[in-house]
Amino acid sequence: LVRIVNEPALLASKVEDALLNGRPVVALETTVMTHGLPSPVGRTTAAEMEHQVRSGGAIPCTIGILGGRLRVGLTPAEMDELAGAGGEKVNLSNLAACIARAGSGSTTVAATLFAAHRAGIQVLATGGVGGVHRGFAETGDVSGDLGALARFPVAVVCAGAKAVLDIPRTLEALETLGVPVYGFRTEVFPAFYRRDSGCPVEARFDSEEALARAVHVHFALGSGTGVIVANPVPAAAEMDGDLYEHALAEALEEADRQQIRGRAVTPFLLERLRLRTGGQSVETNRALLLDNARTAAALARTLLEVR
Ligand code: PSU
Ligand code: MN
Repeated sequence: LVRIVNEPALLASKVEDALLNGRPVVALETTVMTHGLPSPVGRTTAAEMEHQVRSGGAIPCTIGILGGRLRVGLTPAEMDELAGAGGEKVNLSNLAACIARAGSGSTTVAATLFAAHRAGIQVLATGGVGGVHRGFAETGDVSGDLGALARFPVAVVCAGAKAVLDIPRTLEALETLGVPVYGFRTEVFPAFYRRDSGCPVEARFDSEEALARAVHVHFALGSGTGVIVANPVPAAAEMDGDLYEHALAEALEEADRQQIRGRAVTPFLLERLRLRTGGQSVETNRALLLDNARTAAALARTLLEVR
């Protein structure tokens, strides 16, 4: 366990106590709160995710940057502050710059993975991980989440990759990097708003125990990479297939027309989807985030029993 109490990172004592006492901890990212969901749904969903983790018997650790400090374990007041700050979206390429200028910002899965690993946290919950973007051939846009998954041994519970990505190429990249993709009660990789992307996962596990054992074995081998735990959106909250196809196609066309690039792509597309689906995309997003938080808590607990 690495204690990162010194500048520029701060580990909340509540989280440190939990880790030192061998209690299950789940890391939560903050970009989804500030950039992935509209206000105030982002902030309320972040609180609901923490609640789900607690109900599942684990300790939530929401991570973000405030006042030039990487905070591993934000308090509710700090989460309010971050949600109100309209801060930067921070991955591993702009993390140091944000801290150096005493800024505030939300961590993506990449930066959250890094912070979680430094603190000794093995499980992270999010909505969808980043990956290879459509149009990669022209833009070269690949999320820093993939590089981070290749470097930090943390299990990321997600409902697949972000809906706006090139899913087959994202899975190819994960395989290249040696990041296992485990399906929790599914043999197909989910497509965020939908349960089935049409692409297979590496291995399927149907119980929390079997899943935890497989994650444990991966970590015990020590290859050093993270693991994707693909947990499909609950069936009742899945988006209608036609609505999904049409809304997504329109959003992608509009992004292309407006030449949206880089870190701005995902927030732009998510906002277009919200408008086009009459808010259904936000409801589905919220439902899958809560379910991932629940599943991550179960995994964090079960992982401690396996070892
Ligand atoms: N999934 C969502 N909404 C989001 C994200 C994922 O539904 O806002 C965020 C996550 O924080 C993820 C990040 O790590 O987008 C990846 O962004 P990029 O593709 O720019 O690396
Ligand atoms: Mn990108």
